[in-house]
Amino acid sequence: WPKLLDDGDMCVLKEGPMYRTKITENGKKLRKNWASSHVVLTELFLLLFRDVKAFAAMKSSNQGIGGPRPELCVDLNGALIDQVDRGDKASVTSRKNVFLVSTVLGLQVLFQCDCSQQAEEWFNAVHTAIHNLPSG
Ligand code: I3S
Repeated sequence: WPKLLDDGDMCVLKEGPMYRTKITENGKKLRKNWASSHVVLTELFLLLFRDVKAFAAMKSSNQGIGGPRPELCVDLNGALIDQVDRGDKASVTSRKNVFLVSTVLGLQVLFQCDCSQQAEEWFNAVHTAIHNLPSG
């Protein structure tokens, strides 16, 4: 496994809870399954953990392979981020405050916050991280 965090968490840019669902994996459409995750933004990845405890377990673990890992690791290099408008028939969701992250390998994940300000902060943070990467 690659090292996901520097020592001392220096590269955690933002973290907190969000609702999320995969909608496409390897380019294939999936059935939505909204759930809450503890989301951790680093320079390279959006790491999704079951909850904040699972993230703490990974940070405090000295184990490599077999140790606690994120449930999902979204590669931001070359990824796209889009705001999602709800309501119209073509929309991928009826939820508000949603954005979509699409990776080069055909993974698409919707993220949603109850609070519009939080959604905007997350959108901006992920957008900036993507654009700071070589393919961004
Ligand atoms: O695109 P869909 O199928 O309307 O998405 C909804 C479904 O995933 C639904 O689950 P079921 O397929 O078990 O009915 C979820 O409960 C809804 O939240 C999904 O719609 P939203 O608009 O929340 O993304």
